[in-house]
Amino acid sequence: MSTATQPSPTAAGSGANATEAFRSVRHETADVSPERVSTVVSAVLQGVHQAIRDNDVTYPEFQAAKAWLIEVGEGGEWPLFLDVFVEHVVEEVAARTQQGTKGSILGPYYLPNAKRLPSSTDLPMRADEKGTQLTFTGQVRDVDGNPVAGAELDIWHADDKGYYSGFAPDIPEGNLRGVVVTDDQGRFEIRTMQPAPYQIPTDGPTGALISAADWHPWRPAHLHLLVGAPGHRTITTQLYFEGGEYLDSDVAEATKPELVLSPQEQSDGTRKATYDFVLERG
Ligand code: MBD
Ligand code: FE
Repeated sequence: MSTATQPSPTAAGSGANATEAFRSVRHETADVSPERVSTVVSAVLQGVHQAIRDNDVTYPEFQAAKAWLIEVGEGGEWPLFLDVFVEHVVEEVAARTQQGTKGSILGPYYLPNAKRLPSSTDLPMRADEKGTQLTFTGQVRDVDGNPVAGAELDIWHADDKGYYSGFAPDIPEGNLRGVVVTDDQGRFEIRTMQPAPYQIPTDGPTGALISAADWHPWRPAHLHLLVGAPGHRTITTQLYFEGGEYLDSDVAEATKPELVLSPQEQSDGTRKATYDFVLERG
């Protein structure tokens, strides 16, 4: 491998980029009443207070926590930390009132305005993109089983080393990202490269916490998707790979059994996976 000459993505680089990316997306934000702020923030603080009592947390530990929190902010790692350790529970609550394909977390590496692509397409990739070719096909339907023509699959994923374009040096802008539009039968066929598992950057504060706690920093290999169409609720989800490493120990706890692809090995060494999405009206 020629990694010696290639700068590795640093936590500082990807963390700061994730903060910038978060600010660039018009996320729906809540207009929160004082009662709601008081209720939820009190509950969060009570949880912290109780953890301190239950574990006899000391002054040195309190100051270490304060120093670490400052570093998370300075390193721009709040999107990374929150999406890895908290978002899955927000998604769990949202899922209580959702029909159709199961959702999963958005994560910190979504970028808006990816290239629009036809229903049968290659994802943008480097001429020498490494990895195993993956053809990902399927259909988008509504809850009554009708195909949804012109649905948009906004797809993004890591490369064969687990790095995302926009969050690592030397990967072209828009690499392995695209908005694929389904055909008149709601179908799509996306040719891409199988992603590798993702490792939380070990050189930043989130990585430092993970190693201080002796946890592992890995997410199983995954595809990210936003699937939507006019008149339908947009689904935020991820798809995983049967037999993949870390499927049962995702550091972000974002896997679901319904979201695991079963890729079939083809005679030419490429892999083929199929998944159908179901959108509820809304
Ligand atoms: C990822 O690639 C990811 O999907 C999540 C949720 C958190 C960190 C990195
Ligand atoms: Fe991811």
